[in-house]
Amino acid sequence: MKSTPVPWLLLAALLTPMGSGLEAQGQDETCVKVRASSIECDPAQPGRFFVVLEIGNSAAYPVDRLFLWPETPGIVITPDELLFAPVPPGGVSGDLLVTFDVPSPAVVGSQCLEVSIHNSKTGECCSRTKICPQLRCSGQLVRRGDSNIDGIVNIADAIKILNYLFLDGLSTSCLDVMDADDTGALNITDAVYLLTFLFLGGRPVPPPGIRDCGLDPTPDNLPCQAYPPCA
Ligand SMILES: [Ca+2]
Ligand SMILES: [Ca+2]
Repeated sequence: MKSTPVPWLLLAALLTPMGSGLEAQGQDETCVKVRASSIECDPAQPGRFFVVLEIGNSAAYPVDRLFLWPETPGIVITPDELLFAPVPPGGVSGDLLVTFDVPSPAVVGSQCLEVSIHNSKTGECCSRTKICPQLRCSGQLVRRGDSNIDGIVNIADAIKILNYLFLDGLSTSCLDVMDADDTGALNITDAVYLLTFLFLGGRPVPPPGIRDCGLDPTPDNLPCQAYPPCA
């Protein structure tokens, strides 16, 4: 039987790359370079971060508008649309301040957002640029209650608190972990709170708790220079 050339044409068509031309339309991934020049916690509101963005315009046209979309549901970026002084091709913007509100300490960390830049007058735009700032407070990861900094919480930690409070000459690299009841102050109630939790079924130790390494989500004046078990 004589074969027809049609299957070969179909095969050739299937093997021909098709994606690049379509993806290029309006999806220039190099049109903007974004970096977070600073990230700070809001000491009055856990879960709120102030992020200063800076953009480099690699597009062939001036841009003056930025859109931001968080990848993680529940994260709110304010504003998610910024208008700013036009940045010419090759130029760099000034500082662009946005606020991130994360719904719980569990999502604190690297959070990605998609960025697009626009020329609000001509409508030219490009997108698909992504940035993943590290949303962390400046501070140590700790286990609350681990007062003697050995990585586990037990009666020795309550004793450490009492020794710190009532005996001279004891030092620590992390006062914050002694604040077992998270009042922001150290006193005998921290030892009592810890003992009650450990032996009498008392209320749990506040976040980050005794097992998981995490940041103290409530601001206070208890320093923590180092906490090696979570380093
Ligand atoms: Ca301990
Ligand atoms: Ca306390």
